[in-house]
Amino acid sequence: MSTTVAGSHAHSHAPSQGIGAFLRTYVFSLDHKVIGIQFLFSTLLWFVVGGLLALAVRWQLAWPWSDMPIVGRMLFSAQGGQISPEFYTMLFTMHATVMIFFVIIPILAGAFGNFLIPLMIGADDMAFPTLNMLSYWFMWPAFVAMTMSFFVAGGASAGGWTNYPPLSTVQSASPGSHTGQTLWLIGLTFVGVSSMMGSVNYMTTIIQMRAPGMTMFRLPMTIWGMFITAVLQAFALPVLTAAGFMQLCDRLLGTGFFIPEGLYVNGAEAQAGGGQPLLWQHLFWFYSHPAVYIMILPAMGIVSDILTVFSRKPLFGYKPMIYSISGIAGLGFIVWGHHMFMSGMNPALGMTFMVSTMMIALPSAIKTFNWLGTIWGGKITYNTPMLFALSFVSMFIIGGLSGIFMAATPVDIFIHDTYFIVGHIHYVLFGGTAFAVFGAIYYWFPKMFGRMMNDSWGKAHFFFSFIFFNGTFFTMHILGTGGFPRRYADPYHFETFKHLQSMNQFMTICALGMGAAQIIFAVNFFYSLFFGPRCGRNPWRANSLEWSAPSPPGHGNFDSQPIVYRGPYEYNNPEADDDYYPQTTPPPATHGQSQPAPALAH
Ligand code: HEM
Ligand SMILES: [Cu+2]
Repeated sequence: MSTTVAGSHAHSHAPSQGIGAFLRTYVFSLDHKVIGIQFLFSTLLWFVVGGLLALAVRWQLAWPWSDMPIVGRMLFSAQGGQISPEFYTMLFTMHATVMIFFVIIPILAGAFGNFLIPLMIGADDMAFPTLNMLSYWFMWPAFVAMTMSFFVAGGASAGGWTNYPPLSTVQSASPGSHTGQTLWLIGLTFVGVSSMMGSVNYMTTIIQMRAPGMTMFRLPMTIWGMFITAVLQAFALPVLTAAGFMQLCDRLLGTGFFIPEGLYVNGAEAQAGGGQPLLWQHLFWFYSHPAVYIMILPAMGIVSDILTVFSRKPLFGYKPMIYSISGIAGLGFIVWGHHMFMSGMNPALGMTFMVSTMMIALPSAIKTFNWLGTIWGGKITYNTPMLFALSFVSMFIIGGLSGIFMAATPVDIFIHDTYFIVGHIHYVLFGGTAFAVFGAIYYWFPKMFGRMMNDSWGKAHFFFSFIFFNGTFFTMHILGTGGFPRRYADPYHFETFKHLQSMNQFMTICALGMGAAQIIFAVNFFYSLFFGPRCGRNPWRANSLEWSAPSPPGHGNFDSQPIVYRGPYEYNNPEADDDYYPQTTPPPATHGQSQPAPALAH
């Protein structure tokens, strides 16, 4: 696709530029801003794909085995326009896979991490620009592998996003465990390599490239979130990548890491033996529990920044915020067993996982308390980024509280693998992270593209998303406590769940409404890209460094080397003439005099 664009565009350039220059500027660019925007567009595109997959899941749960309007005839004409049970398992597997690995993780680290880290620390680019470019292009083999998997015999992976063996490894166990599963593993390996390249780069950049005066404790929370996330990724990802590789060996080379001896599935004996299915669960969750924080810590940083700007107050408890993110990250490595309470583990071990999981509530509560402290008594502007940030806080509280229920082993025995879990995931990941991402898009769009997005349409997008989100997902807790299972194509097959169908229909209607609300966002986004009012450098009157650069910043970001005099949260500081005090404004005592050299980063 890129070549056609390049081809048609090349005419308008001077001959000295040509296709090569176009490719270097917009396609294989080394500029962190271009790479960030490439990640943004790719992930938003996958957001649409993941969303459509989810709507198909919801269609089946509301009106099982009924013809899907319009698309049903195109996709499943063989079954007369209906979803088959096999296709249903693929739908939810691929929905989660796409949303987690192609949307949430790369939009936070890839899009916002890339765009913001150099700008917010006062650097002209990342420490390793080529590595940075590669981290984007390593996503493409993954994109291609996952897309292809839908079209191979047996279809895409169908073992759930967690892909537990033997379901995922023994080919007779599920239709998607043929080539589809192999492609899934290959895709995941590429995503892993891409993220590792990113995380090394982020850590090095944040440690090495800060502007003079930008000490670690003057970094905005967004950067702290990205930094701790990069550390988490560096420690956790190799485990998943290795585990994925081992599963690939089980499938292709006949090893038996995850397959026990003498296992028969659907009348066929599994090829190799001597392995342990539980080993996969340990390795997978050793990555994937920290990964849930990879999916929320940057969002927590982003929200902290948006809340301060639109409350015109300093962040309440800056250092406790940093310690609590670090605490969450540290604890995140010792709690993975809470996903395995039902695997028959020793109750003493279960108890330690239960207690350590509950301890995560402490730093989480500190953060929530500090956000409330930040907006308390502030001069709040309720614009679109702020509304999304405020809803992040409230939705995260609901998702955190449901987490504590599940952390209690005796409770989890009843709600494990029910819709309660699905409710929890979506409160933290959609109401939490995805809402923060929307806030971030509205907030940094002016810096990325030099134009403002429309606030009234933004609010419409927010209100419809918020209402329909809660309509869709709060209900899941009620279903879950009623025992309604997740990952079943037709739960109404069981008499006890029949009465829950009308509730599911209500949820599906809300989900369709939520999908429709995103059209408002898409129109606003693309319209503003070309016709939004132009903005100056600092439309929100914010303190952090990116706002002192032009909108959009040119190559190299800043007009001159920025020098940092204070932290990013000095709002309504009596020393400043205005209600904000940019990090680069020299203190008044030194006006006109020769300035003392600022403390160098330590
Ligand atoms: C106070 C904080 C939290 C606690 C105590 C907590 C606890 C738990 C527990 C015990 C489970 C396993 C439930 C089961 O399968 O039976 C779980 C599942 C899950 N949590 Fe959390 N959680 C918390 C925060 C988060 C956050 C912040 C995220 C993501 C941003 C998250 C994402 C998930 C996901 C994706 C699953 C389901 C995985 C699956 O089985 O597919 N959680 N959580
Ligand atoms: Cu977990």
